Amino acid sequence: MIRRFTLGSPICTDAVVLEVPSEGIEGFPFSHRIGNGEFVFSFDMEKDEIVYGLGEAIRGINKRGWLYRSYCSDDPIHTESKHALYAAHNFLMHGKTGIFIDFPAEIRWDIGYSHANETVVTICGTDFDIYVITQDTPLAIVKEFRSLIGQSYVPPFWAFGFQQSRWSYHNAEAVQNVIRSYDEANIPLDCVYLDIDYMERYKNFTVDREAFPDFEGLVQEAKANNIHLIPIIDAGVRKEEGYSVYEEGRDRGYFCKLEDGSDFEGGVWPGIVGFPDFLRPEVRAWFGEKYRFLTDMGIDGFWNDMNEPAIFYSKKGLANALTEAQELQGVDLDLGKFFHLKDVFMGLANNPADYASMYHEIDGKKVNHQRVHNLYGASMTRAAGEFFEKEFGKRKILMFSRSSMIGAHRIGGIWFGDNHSWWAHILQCLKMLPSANMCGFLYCGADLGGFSGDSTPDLVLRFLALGVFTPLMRNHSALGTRDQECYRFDNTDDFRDVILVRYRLLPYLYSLFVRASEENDLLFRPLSFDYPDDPIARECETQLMLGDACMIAPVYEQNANGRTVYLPEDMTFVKLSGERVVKESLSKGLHYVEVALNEVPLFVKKGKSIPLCKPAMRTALLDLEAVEYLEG
Ligand code: MIG
Repeated sequence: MIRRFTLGSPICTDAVVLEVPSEGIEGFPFSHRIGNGEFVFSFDMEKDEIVYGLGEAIRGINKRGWLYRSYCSDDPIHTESKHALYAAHNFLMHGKTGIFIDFPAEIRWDIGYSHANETVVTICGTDFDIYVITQDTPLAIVKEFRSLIGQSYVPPFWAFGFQQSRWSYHNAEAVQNVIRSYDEANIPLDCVYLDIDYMERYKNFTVDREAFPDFEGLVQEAKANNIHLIPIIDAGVRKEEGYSVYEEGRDRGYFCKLEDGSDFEGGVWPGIVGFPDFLRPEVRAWFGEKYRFLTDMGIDGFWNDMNEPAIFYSKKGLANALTEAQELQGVDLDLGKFFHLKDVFMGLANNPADYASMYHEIDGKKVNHQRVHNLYGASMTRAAGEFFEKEFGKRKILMFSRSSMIGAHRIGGIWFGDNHSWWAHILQCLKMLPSANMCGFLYCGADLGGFSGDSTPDLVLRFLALGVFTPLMRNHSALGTRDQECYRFDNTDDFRDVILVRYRLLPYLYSLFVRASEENDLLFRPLSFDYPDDPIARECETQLMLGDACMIAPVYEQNANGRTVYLPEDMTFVKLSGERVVKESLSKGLHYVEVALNEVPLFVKKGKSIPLCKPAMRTALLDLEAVEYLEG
């Protein structure tokens, strides 16, 4: 059962696809109060009750014991002490109750942080819808919630192939070299990414013709080899006279504004940019149409970045900071003044004052950015997605975004942003998968091998062994870090063994994915969904159920030859490596299982079986009919 409660006049987010009549706020079943322009509600939790939800967020599958913040943030250091990542996925559930807050500004979630058995939710505004779902099981709550928000995006089949990225493959030769190196190493590959350096001065919808003189030729050559090139698009549009995208945006008044009606100007990679007001349908149509520049050249996949939006500095913020610095010129700085000055400069990026100085236009009215902050990235996704669907139909174009809000799950996927080459981030990715699925984001994954920092071959391999199961399977790393393509290390064979497993599993994974989208189901479930009465399964956050036949349990520690795994029932332990399959029957309970670096561990339930095809170097070359069955 779904009930809808409304306060004020909510800004339309298009997150929901079902019409649910509103009951106003009077009957809202949680204790609540309004004050200081905020709405605060709370509920008690049983001592051992699990609280699920919040999608892409730090910490555990069970969200208890921390403060979370729905406020899309470009924060590249994903440690436990943070509160917000790039997304705002405002769905939470406990017991028989699911709660979805349809609201585009900040929300704070104190989930047993201040008081162990109490959740306090602060909505920073007084215009919103809250949907309250009642069902008997967590899965039933999720399914009903997902029917409320509509079917999840399904990418083309090739987007399930292995993908290689790096910031940046600077020129055509670098791209060709990646493809050639994978081919020479006999490691399957379907996509190579173009990060910001393919553009001319970081201008969206341009190509740097010095670095990529025959871009069209490069795309076609790759395509003939069944490789898709996937360029990045950033939210900001570089301010440059003579650059048509900028001039059109400016002349038509399509950029976000300051209070006085002039364009808000922020600094990001391209230098000073205008931020398209993606919340306006005509701006979405305009920006979406721009992708044609690349689709006309044969491009059929994109990733949208920097759309929280990330702002390194605003013109005004930088000017103020420089004035402060000038005033301190020649002054004997005490520690206080020194740290203050440092903070002024450190605080330039993603500064709340800048966001608060930005305005959108909604139905002809000026709306402050802070009131709709979390809708920005989702609206950029929508700009692109609406164009792709109109132009090419469904399942043709790969698209995923860094920032997201529920609703965007219908038009694109997400990646989990700038993680680190840390062992802890294997588990962090694992924990986000079921939570993101609950919120409708099925096509997702983390930067395998880790984005920031230097990786090691064993970390990349263990990360990949989880990535074998994530819909987006992409190795990506930051500028200046150690190269981590699969052919960079001595033990190339190990990498081939792991990635071949992905291709063998593709018929299974893709059909599971399509079904999960059609049936509003999860791809990944916490063990507690399936074994609610098993105390060990309930607490397990290092393993996941996958579909109705399997359980996954990646190795996530360095120098480990395996791991301890908990089997909530008798299962068949399978080690997949290249085309080799080693099976062992294991009984319910705790086991230490050995897993070599070139092996992918998988647990298949008794009586279940999954199809495996022969591997191939590309998804397009797979024979999807010739499958053998892996019996549990
Ligand atoms: O400020 O385009 O998350 O994947 O490689 C960094 C460069 C901008 C952030 C993305 C990352 C990408 C990088 N971008």
